[in-house]
Amino acid sequence: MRNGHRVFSGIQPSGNLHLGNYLGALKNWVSIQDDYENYFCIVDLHALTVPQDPKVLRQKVRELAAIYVACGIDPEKSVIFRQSRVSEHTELAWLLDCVAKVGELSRMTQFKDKARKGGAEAASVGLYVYPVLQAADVLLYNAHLVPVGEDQRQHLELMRTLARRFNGLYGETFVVPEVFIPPVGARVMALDEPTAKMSKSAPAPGSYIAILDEPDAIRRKIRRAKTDSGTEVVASPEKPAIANLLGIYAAITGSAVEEIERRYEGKGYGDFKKDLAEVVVEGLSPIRDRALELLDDPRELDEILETGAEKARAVARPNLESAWTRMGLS
Ligand code: ATP
Ligand code: LTN
Repeated sequence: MRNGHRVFSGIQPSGNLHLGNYLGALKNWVSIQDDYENYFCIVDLHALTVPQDPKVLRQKVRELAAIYVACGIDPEKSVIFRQSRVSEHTELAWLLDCVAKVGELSRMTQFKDKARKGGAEAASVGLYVYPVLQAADVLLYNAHLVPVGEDQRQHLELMRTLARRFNGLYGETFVVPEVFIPPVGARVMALDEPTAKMSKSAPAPGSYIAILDEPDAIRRKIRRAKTDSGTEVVASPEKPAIANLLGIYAAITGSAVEEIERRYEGKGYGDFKKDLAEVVVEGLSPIRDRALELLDDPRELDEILETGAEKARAVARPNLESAWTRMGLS
């Protein structure tokens, strides 16, 4: 049943979509799809904040659209579209750039982390204003709810600050959105380094399980995943690697971590990893198969994106125009 409220979320078409993106974001989008009016965006402009190969980017947009649909996002129920095709996103972003402060953007940890990698002076200005474009994405639709993984908490807090500040300066214009972070699966860690988050831009393929990985690749990666000293399958702070694997198991199956721990009492890491691999293969295989099928007919995907952009524009345009009016631009 729809409650008249809107959901907005997005993923960048960069790198390979992984289990963290699925458990932290996509799976939850699907689970709330029937309760809201949904806008699921392929945020291609955000991907440009770090260098992209144009040919690869073009392909990744289709791949992401295929994965959205294969995961269960129904284009009849949810609007699926590309950010760059709805120019109101960048137009509102400029208005919000003039409301955001250098101090608050400088405190964004994602900017600091990504900028550090290539040298802060060399980071693109786009990377710096990335969270403002993200705020524009959501505020443009007056979305109430934003389902994301844990790493987006700070960006969502800034988004709420910008909405409140704009409303305070120019009068009630934007809905102040709520963040929705799932209780499990919100922060899946890298398989080779359980203190770092599983990431699309990670150079080592062994660190992440891609949604499009073949079943044998998934089994191999889980077999080689780092474990902790000891043998007991328990999620404790001293066992970050096993805790991460237990979290993955719990998020996919919907079982509680304690229940899984009980099931593996007296057994070792080997048994647990073998079963986990099958749980992950079972969860991802149907998605992979469906995505590959959809990629065989890119015209259908292009059509979904085109229709989605039209629907998105119909909501975005009047909301942008209200912001113009409030600011004295019309
Ligand atoms: P990159 O590491 O290249 O910045 P990413 O893997 O973080 O990319 P995004 O497109 O930035 O991918 O994120 C898409 C969605 O997936 C967001 O909602 C984000 O919070 C979620 N997400 C990303 N990584 C994880 C993770 N390791 N665990 C849980 N959720 C995640
Ligand atoms: N920055 C987000 C992707 C993103 C997003 C959004 C998420 C761009 N615009 C709007 C939610 C709502 C990320 O996950 N890295």
